[in-house]
Amino acid sequence: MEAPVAGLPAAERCLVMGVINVTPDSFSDGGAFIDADSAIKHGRKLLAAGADLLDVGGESTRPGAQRVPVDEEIRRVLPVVRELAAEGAVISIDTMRATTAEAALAAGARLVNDVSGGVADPGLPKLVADAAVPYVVMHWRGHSARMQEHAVYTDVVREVYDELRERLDAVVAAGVDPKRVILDPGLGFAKTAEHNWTLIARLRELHALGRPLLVGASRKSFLGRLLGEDSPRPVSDRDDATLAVTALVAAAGAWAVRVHDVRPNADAVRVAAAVTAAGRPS
Ligand code: PMM
Repeated sequence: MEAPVAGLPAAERCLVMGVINVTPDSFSDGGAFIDADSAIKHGRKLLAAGADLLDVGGESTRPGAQRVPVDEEIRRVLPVVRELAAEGAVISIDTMRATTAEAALAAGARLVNDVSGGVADPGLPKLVADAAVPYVVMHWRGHSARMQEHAVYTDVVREVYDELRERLDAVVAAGVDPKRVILDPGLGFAKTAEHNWTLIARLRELHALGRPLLVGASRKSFLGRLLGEDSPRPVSDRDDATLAVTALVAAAGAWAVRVHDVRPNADAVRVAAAVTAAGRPS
């Protein structure tokens, strides 16, 4: 079992992080929860479905996406974070910006999910260090507008490992407590479908980094490409495939999965935990 993350409840199984994208353009659910009320209602549904954490984001990171002004990002996420945190949810703020993270933490968010791993805004690791909150550091090679140009690897697992190690060292040098860091291979971020499959297949190798691992495969285009015939399977029909990835990575010891459709994934992580427990020598 992974070491628990300082500042978050421990669990005997892989945790389920439910996604709330308060954006007009996320690939998976863009536009569905752009107003605060529908995003809050959606968050309540995800909690009722068994989400352990909710990840609230106001900026799409889909390949090719353009940046959103910081004021707009804060305007989108703040009421959602405030309300759901007040109702007792453990809220993660999905942002690359210190200003947005600061506002979200003040509104009750309990962890920061930085897809850039501290690269996009050097002020963010410092803010996280001062706030002493858990920090998701994802593998990233550049902003969404051009990230697929960086999807070039000789050995993707080795290079993601080394680059995550560098980022871990950098955020710790900025003052972040290493016990609060969660690492994420960043499926789909500067990765081809083949890179994503290899990272899933060899996820266990990343445990040598010594930190809990978060995996975000939900509804991503490599699933659509696998299942499509002439064209990729649409986003709306990728949840069963997401579930299969969840079962595999949970069995491989992932600390948490980041998913849109919480209920079946909450079941899958329990199945994986039961199988793992049954396989341990008594
Ligand atoms: N993927 C997306 C957004 N945020 N955060 C982490 N830590 N890991 C991910 O894989 C990740 C993320 C993109 O997916 P979305 O548009 O469905 O939110």
